Amino acid sequence: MSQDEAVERLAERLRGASRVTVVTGAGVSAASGIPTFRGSGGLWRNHRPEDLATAAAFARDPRLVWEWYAWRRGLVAAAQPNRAHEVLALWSRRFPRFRLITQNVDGLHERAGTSGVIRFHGSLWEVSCWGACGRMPARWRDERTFDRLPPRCDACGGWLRPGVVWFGEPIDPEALEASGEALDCEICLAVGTSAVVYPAAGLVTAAGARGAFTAEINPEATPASAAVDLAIAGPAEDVLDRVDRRL
Ligand code: BV8
Ligand code: ZN
Repeated sequence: MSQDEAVERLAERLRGASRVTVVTGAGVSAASGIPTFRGSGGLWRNHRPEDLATAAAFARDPRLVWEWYAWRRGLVAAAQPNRAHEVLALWSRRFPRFRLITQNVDGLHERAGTSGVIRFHGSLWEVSCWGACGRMPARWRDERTFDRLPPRCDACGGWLRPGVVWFGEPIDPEALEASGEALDCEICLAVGTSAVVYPAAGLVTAAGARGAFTAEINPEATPASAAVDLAIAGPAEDVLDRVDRRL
């Protein structure tokens, strides 16, 4: 099937749909200049993301881990949402029951105007008290450029940690519940994710098991490509734009 035919097949499905759920990964932010995890540029100072995004790494060297998050906050603050984010923001207003579950912590979907984003892995722009002193909310927004790293909790003076879900940590129960509801959909689309990190990697096939038509948009094949009903090989900013023009 040519890419054009695949784009038309997805547009055809979307034209009559109302309950549409999209799951996104780092690939949707690639065109905004944000390095993906596994693509070239994923390594930071020769550290693999999996080695920095853990509580153990933070306990070992909180300054190093914060330098990585501060670098990412700087990159994202200087970046702009791209056409992929824009089309999904349009769709969040087009489809009566649209849900967006993102693994991305960059906040670019929200900046593009998508409301009700389910932040499956948290946010770069939120922090929490490492010591869980209980005198601050569980997680709160803090967009400051910190003058010293690690930043400190105003209540107990302990370290702050990034408000993200690290490897080995559970998904936030609210995000899990909202995602579970979102999987009851007519169409579930995975965009820009390598489908390697769980439980996020199991979402699109779980929607398929509940009867949804499933599709994937990714320039490369992933472990999910053979499991979905339609795999469209191409960059999200281009393919989503072409699908949207046919709606
Ligand atoms: C947990 C936040 C348990 C932090 C992240 C089952 C099997 C095997 C392993 C496990 C399993 N279940 C759990 C595990 C362990 C682990 C895991 O999955 N490990 C992997 C490495 C095998 N999972 C966990 O630890 C999870 N927690 O299981 O807890 C538990 C339960 C109860 C009580 C206690 C504990 C938590 C996982 C969350 C970790 N946090 N992020 C931060 O960002 O700093 S994960 C992080 O990596 C991202 O959020 C994302 O999820 C993942 C990266 O994946 P992608 O976003 O897909 O990006 P990637 O670079 O890999 O791929 C980019 C893709 O885009 C590519 O395919 C490329 O081709 C494509 N692309 C490129 N350009 C474009 C494009 N696509 C479209 N357009 C383009 N232009
Ligand atoms: Zn505290």
